[in-house]
Amino acid sequence: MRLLVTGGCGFIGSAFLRAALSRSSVERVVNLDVLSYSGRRENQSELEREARYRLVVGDIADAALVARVFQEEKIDHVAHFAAESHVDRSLFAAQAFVHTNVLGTLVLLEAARGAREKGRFERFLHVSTDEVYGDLGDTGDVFRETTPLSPRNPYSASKAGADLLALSYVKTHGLPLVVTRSSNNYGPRQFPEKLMPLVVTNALMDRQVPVYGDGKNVRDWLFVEDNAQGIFAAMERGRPGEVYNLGGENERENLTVVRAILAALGKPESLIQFVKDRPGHDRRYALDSRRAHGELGWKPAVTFEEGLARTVAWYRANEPWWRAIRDDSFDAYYERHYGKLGLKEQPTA
Ligand code: NAD
Ligand code: TDX
Repeated sequence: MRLLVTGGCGFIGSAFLRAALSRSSVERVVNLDVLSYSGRRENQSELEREARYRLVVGDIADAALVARVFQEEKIDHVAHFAAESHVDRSLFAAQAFVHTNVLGTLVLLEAARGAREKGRFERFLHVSTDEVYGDLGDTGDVFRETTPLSPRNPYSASKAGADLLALSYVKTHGLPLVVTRSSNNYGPRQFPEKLMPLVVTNALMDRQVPVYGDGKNVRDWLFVEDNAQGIFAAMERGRPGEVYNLGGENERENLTVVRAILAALGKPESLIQFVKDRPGHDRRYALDSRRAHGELGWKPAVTFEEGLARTVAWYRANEPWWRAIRDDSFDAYYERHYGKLGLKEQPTA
C-alpha cells in the first residue's frame, strides 16, 4: 500500500498516521498538510524519522502539487482527512471551508481518477462526519447511512458537498471510493477550540468554561484511536461506493461531559458559565453503526470513562503542546467568538 494521507498534522489524521505506520502492509505513507492553524507539525514529528514516511507541506487544492505527489510517490491509496473542521469558525469565515472541504476534495478526486485511468489506484477513503445528516432534535431516532443529507451550518454543508462529489466519482468514473461518517471524536492532540479540550485547558487555567444554550445538546463520543482503526478497516475492507457510520455508542449531554471533565481535574462546577447558544445548534447526533460492525468487524474498544481519563491525563502531561496554541492569536479568536456569546471576563489563575 502506497498511501497518501491528507491532514495528517491534525487531530484525527495524526492518530491515523500512527495506526497506518504500525502495519507492515503499508509500504509508504505521504502526509500532505498545509499546516493551517489546526495543523501541528509536532503531532507527527517523531514519525519524521521513519524511512517509510514523508511530510509534504502544501495545499490539497493545489492541483499541480497533488499531481506531482501522486506521480513521484506512485500513490495507490488515499485517506482524506484534511479539512476546515470547526463549526463555530464556519459561522464567520465560511470561504475557507469551501476552498478546502469542497475544492480540495475535488482536486484529490481528480488526481485519483487520473491514477486509476493509468491502472494504478486501489482505494480512496473519504473521511466525513455525522453532521452531514443534520439534526435529530429530541427524537429517539438515529442516523442511518441511508438517511438523506440535511446539513445545517456552513461546515456541515461543505462536508456534505464533498461527500456528494466523492460519491459521484464512484458512479461516473468507477473510482473505488469508500466514505466513513463518524461521530464526535475526542482524545489526545485535539485542537483546544473543540468542546473537550477547550474545557480541559480552560479549567487547567482556572478560567470559566462556556456551555452553549441549556447544555442539553447530545453528542456521541468516539475515542480518536477507535476512529483511526475504523477508517483503516473501511479502507481495507469497505465496499466501493459504500458509506460506513462509525459511532462511539456513548451519547452524552454536553453538561454531563463538562461535569465529568471538571471532576476528573478536581475543579469546581462554579467554573461553568452558560452562554448564548450557537446559531443553528444541532440538538442531537446519534449513529446506527451496524453496517461497520457487521461488514468491517469494527467496534469501538475504548469506554467513555477510559477515554476521558486518557484524554485528561494527556493534556495534563503535555502542557507545552497546548500552551503554544493558546497564544495571542487564539485569544483573539476566543474573544471574537465568546465575547459575542456573553462570556464573562476571565478570572486570573
Ligand atoms: P483538524 O482541524 O484537527 O485537522 C485538520 C488538518 O487538515 C490540519 O492538519 C490542517 O493543517 C489540514 N488542512 C486544512 N486545510 C488544508 C488544506 N487546504 N490542505 C492541506 N491540509 C489542510 O481536524 P480533525 O478534527 O482532525 O478532523 C479531520 C477530519 O475528520 C475532517 O475531515 C473532519 O471533517 C472529520 N471529522 C472530524 C470529527 C471530530 O470530531 N473532530 C468528527 C467526524 C469527522
Ligand atoms: O465552547 C463550547 N461550548 C459548547 O457548549 C464549544 C466549543 C462547544 N459547545 C457544544 C457545541 C456542541 O453541542 O459542545 C458540543 C460539541 O461542540 P464541538 O466540539 O464544537 O463539536 P461539534 O460542533 O459537535 O462538531 C464536531 O463533531 C463533528 C467536530 O468539531 C466536527 O469536526 C465533526 O464533524
